[in-house]
Amino acid sequence: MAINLQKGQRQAINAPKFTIGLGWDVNSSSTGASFDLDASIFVMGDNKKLLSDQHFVFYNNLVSPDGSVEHTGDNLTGEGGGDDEQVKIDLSKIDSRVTEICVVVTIHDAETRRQNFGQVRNSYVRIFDPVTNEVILKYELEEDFSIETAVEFGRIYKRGDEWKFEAVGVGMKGGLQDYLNKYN
Ligand SMILES: [Ca+2]
Ligand SMILES: [Ca+2]
Repeated sequence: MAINLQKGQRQAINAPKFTIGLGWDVNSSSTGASFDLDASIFVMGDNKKLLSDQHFVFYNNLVSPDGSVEHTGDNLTGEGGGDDEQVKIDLSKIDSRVTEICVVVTIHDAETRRQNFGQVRNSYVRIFDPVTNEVILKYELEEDFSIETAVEFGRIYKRGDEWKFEAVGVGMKGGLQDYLNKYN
């Protein structure tokens, strides 16, 4: 049975292979412009820095060098229920230096289009078994954002031999470049 997490809660992931599903709904009519949210993954070592530039996995770099993290592609509208973007993880392939995988969602061109997470509804992150489709955990973000244009939905981190997920749900006014500055 799926475990529904609240902000700040943590849960072990006892599966080497899983998929991260991210969903959201947006109201493009409120701004007039199209509204594109993007999931990005930062694959990091102990020092909380990217192992390399190629360990920043996003719509223009879909696979990490070790093949353990694979973004399945850019969704441009967020229309419909279910996952809007997905990232496949295979921990059996992951570089042994990796201790953290950070999952961030940003709004493409937010500043120009004057968009923010206050206009985003029904956002969640879930982790499921891609073979059985069994949901291992799910975190539905509280709708308490206003001016934020980037949100860390969650992180997957290693403690000893165990990998855990933490429901982070922390937003900021910024974009991918701000995360790159922080994690590079
Ligand atoms: Ca997108
Ligand atoms: Ca959607």
